[in-house]
Amino acid sequence: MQDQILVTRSSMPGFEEYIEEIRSMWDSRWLTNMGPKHREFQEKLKEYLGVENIDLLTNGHMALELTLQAMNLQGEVITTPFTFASTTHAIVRNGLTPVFCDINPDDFTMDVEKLESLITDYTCAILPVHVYGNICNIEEIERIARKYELKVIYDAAHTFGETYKGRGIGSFGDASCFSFHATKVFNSLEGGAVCYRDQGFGNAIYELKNFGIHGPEEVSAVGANAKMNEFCAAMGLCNLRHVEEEIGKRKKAAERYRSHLEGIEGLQLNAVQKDVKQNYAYFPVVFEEKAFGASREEVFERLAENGIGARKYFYPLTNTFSCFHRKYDVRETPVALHVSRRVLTLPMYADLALEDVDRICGIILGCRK
Ligand code: T4K
Repeated sequence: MQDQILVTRSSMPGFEEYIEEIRSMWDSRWLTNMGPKHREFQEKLKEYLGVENIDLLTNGHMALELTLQAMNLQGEVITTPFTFASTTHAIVRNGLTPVFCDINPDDFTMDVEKLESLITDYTCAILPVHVYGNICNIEEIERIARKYELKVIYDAAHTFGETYKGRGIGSFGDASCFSFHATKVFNSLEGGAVCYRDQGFGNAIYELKNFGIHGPEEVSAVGANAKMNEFCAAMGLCNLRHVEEEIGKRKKAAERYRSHLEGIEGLQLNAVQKDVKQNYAYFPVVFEEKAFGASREEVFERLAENGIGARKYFYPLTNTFSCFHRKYDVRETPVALHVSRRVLTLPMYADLALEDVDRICGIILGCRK
């Protein structure tokens, strides 16, 4: 049991394991720019994720941003506002216009029933989010994308290690972008990757993450610096050895939460999706105040008073951010608005003690008036 429990806690390998992994760098002095750890990590990830093509980047955000740039897109990108700032920012920072599709109330992913009506002559891509590790309606998204010849880029930041119908989740769409941030199911300190279909795209990403350098004497694109360094790759290599075990521990914590909270009136737990191998990235709960007897804010405050840092992922919606100066109309995404005002993600990480889950649930249920 811990005094203070935060929403998550980074998974780390044993200290000696990491030291052993980085030891060779003291001889080679090769610290970044696609070195041996980078190459090894990339190969091991390809195998683990079940994808044909992958490239490593500094973080999940740069994976999204450079993916959009590499596709040379112009116009509108259909996405959802129930996500982390990164998804929408990647679109806007590429000079593209986000068009917000609502989410469905069951798993909080893009509502495909509303998707087609948002397509215009300017639409160039769809950027859905597998939010909380919940898989979007892939079949329908890909059918619509094919019909209108649109690119599909999945924000797969939350879906490390998941499969859908036995296929690695990164193998869907034109590209899928993962985050290996410290707060994720799997981390390389900071890090990210893009899995992709087309080799030409792969060449473009590889150059864009290195300033757009094409050869010793040619710079053919205005790229960024988004190369994963060797220390991050080494952490990734270590954490990858333990990730299945870590996911197994998360599963136990999720089951313990469910044993307390499932079936309680006014609480909506995360959907358990068919054909999906889950990674238990987050444990979101939607609080319907009247039915439950306490609001999300009351539960949040009570947990905080007890040293428990639940988070309001994802509130506020990205289409309400002040940086967008009221450019978008939040009334167009009413389900997302409803959920974002009521959701709380509870602490979830591999080392979370089951007794702590019991205590957290006790506090939550004790909030009812
Ligand atoms: N797309 C989606 C859908 C995403 O959710 C994200 C990132 C991205 C794209 C972009 O991927 P990256 O560029 O980040 O790779 C956190 C993360 O920074 C962010 O990666 C994540 N989504 C987002 C949902 O959560 P904050 O601002 O809430 O993090 P912070 O610093 O408050 O940390 C949360 C908790 O994690 C802390 O209370 C304790 C724990 N923690 C934190 C850090 C930094 C650790 O245990 N170790 C640590 O090193 O954004």
